Amino acid sequence: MLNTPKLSEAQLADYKRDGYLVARGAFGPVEVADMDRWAKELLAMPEEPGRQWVYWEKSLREPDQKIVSRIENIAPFHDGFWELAESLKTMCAQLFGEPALLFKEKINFKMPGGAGFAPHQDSQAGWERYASDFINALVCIDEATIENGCLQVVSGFHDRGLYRAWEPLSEKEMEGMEFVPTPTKPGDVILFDSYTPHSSEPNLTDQTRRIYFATYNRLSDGDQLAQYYADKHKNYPPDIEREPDKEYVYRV
Ligand SMILES: O=C(O)CCC(=O)C(=O)O
Repeated sequence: MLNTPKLSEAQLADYKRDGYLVARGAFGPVEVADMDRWAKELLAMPEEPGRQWVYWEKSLREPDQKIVSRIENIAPFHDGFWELAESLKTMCAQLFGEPALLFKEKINFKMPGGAGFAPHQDSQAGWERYASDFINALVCIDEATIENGCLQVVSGFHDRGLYRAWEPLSEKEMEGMEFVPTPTKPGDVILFDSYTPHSSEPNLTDQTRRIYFATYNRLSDGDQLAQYYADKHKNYPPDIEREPDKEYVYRV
């Protein structure tokens, strides 16, 4: 049974001011050991159409090798991650001031040779079509360091709205932004607004860096998960469900 972390008044104020907050040790060592096991179980599950979505990438360390980049749409196929997605709702509800609904979730595996993420706002991936406001909850499973590509976050730019849909941030848009590397230990949680600019570097170390990400919208914006996944599946399906001659381009 997972703990249900709750935010203090100071953390709520941090989020409002900065567009993100870091909840150190939100989950303890026993829960982290469970998450480590669950992530291994997930990775070992066969890839089948209609199940969890597995995306692969070419390793930057061994270009002949393909590695799992991320697995999305997890909770319906794994009770542990279902419970984790439920447990994170409480903190998001505190931030929204109303109940939170799950919008999407994934694990970024960032295996040795796994790519980084160009500076972007998550809402740039067409999210404004579904709801006005989202919160991302990141749960650190493996220690995330500067060397293995921890999250880098910009403070105080979350209330400037969307820069451009379907494009990462340009050099000009990033003027004045400071991307601050934010290392995390297993069990730490970062909550960040979908307009908060962030990025990360590749993992060129020899250790995997797994982070679970769950995204929530307000109850008053309705349950958008099924529509989001249906649209995404049309445009960017998991590798196993792709048409062989079609080109699929990751945009944001
Ligand atoms: O996993 C990471 O390093 C960052 C992920 C990220 O920025 C994203 O998925 O939008």
